Amino acid sequence: MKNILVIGATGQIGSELTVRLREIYTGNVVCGYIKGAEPQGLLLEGGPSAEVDITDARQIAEAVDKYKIDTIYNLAALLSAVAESKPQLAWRIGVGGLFNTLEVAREKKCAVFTPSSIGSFGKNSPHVHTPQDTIQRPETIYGITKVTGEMLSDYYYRRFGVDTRSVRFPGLISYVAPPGGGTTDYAVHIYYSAVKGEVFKCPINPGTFMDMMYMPDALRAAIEIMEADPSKFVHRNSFNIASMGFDPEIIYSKIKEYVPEFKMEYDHDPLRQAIADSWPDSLDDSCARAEWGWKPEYDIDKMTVDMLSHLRKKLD
Ligand code: AKB
Repeated sequence: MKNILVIGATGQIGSELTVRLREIYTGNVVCGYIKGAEPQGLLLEGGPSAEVDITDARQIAEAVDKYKIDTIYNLAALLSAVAESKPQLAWRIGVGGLFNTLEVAREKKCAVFTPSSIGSFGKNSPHVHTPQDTIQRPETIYGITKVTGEMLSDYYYRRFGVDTRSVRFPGLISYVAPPGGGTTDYAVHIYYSAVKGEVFKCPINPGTFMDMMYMPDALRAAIEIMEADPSKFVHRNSFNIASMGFDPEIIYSKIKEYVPEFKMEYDHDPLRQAIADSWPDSLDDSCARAEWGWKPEYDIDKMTVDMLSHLRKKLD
């Protein structure tokens, strides 16, 4: 049994992870939300909820005490493109919020999962099969908060013994909650356009490869790493994980196999393109495989079949 607090539970990852955690664990799985992003439907009905703004350490501590929390999933973040228009807020949430979470975890002895991202790498990281341990000098505020978060989480483990763990998520693709303000969002929106019969305007240039992952694999990674036996860990914050990589042309052709009439045009977004150009084409995830048994289940074919069938039902 675990008692879990999910901070940012109504966001892109949280709205699915919270439901999945409640299916697995018999203890409290608390949906932590902020004003203006209140839980609804399954999230609201499936278990307890608490207002937890990550920038307010007192709210985190109160929820941890009230629900006897032993594990915190910290999913609060502004995604890469939107963070560029609000760098101060991105830092307050990504670094200040993580610091609050780690302090509460230190005092109240909680384990903490905080996702990092492919955005933690930069122009001078090796782009193909980016190694687990390599240069990380991102130029986006999102990436800077993610690298800082990785180091801060490792510090709390080494210095205070807080059980911090993390994975570097690729772009996440799902039919449930739409992403907002990311660089990899096009890989979700393209499926919606295909099912709605719209021409897709792609903001990312052909030939721009990025790592991507289907949400069920991402949820499994977040759960499995927190369940893993840490005796084999050489790393903690944060593990490269990977399942597939593609550029807009590859995903477009894949979708056209199932929706032959689908059309895509390019509508260049300079901000997103510059960010995408600085990110890896593909990650080397051999450390995650060796240290806690990471293995993806979805490739681009299996994901496309599943996405299209769920979206057809959802948008019907
Ligand atoms: C984004 O595009 O900002 C995110 C990410 C890869 O971290 N999806």
